Amino acid sequence: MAKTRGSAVVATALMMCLVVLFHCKVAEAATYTVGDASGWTFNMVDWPKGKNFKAGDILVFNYTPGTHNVVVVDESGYNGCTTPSGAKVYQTGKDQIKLVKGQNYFICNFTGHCESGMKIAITAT
Ligand SMILES: *[C@@H]1O[C@H](CO)[C@@H](O)[C@H](O)[C@H]1NC(C)=O
Ligand SMILES: [Cu+2]
Repeated sequence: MAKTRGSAVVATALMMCLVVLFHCKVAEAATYTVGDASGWTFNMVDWPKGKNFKAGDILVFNYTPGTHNVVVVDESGYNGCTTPSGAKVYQTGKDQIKLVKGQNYFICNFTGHCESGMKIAITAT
C-alpha cells in the first residue's frame, strides 16, 4: 500500500516536471515580423542585428503576394543572390518560417530584389 502510494507520488512529481518543461519550451519560442511595420521589403540586411534568435522561433514575412517571395537559400545563395536548385519557395504574402539551429538564409529571388538588400541572414542558437 505504502509502496503504491510512493510510486504515485513519484509519477505525479515527474508529470509536474514534464508540464513545467513543456511550458517553458513553448514560452521560449518567439515570433518576429520581418521588417517590423515595413514588412518584407528592400534593405533588410540589418534588420536581424541586435536580436537574439533561437531555434524554433518563427519569422513572419508580410508582403503583397506576386510582388515578392521568400526563398530559403544557403550561404552562397545569400552572398551571391542565387537560388540553389530545389530551394523552398514561399509566396503567400504572410509566410511563417521556423528557424533551425545555426545559420538561416532568406532572399527574395525576384530579379534584382536580393541585390537591393531583400535578404536576411540569421543565426539561431
Ligand atoms: C526563384 O526560385 C524559383 C525556385 O527555385 C525558380 O523557379 C525561379 O526561376 C527563381 N526566380 C528567379 C528570378 O531567379
Ligand atoms: Cu522582392
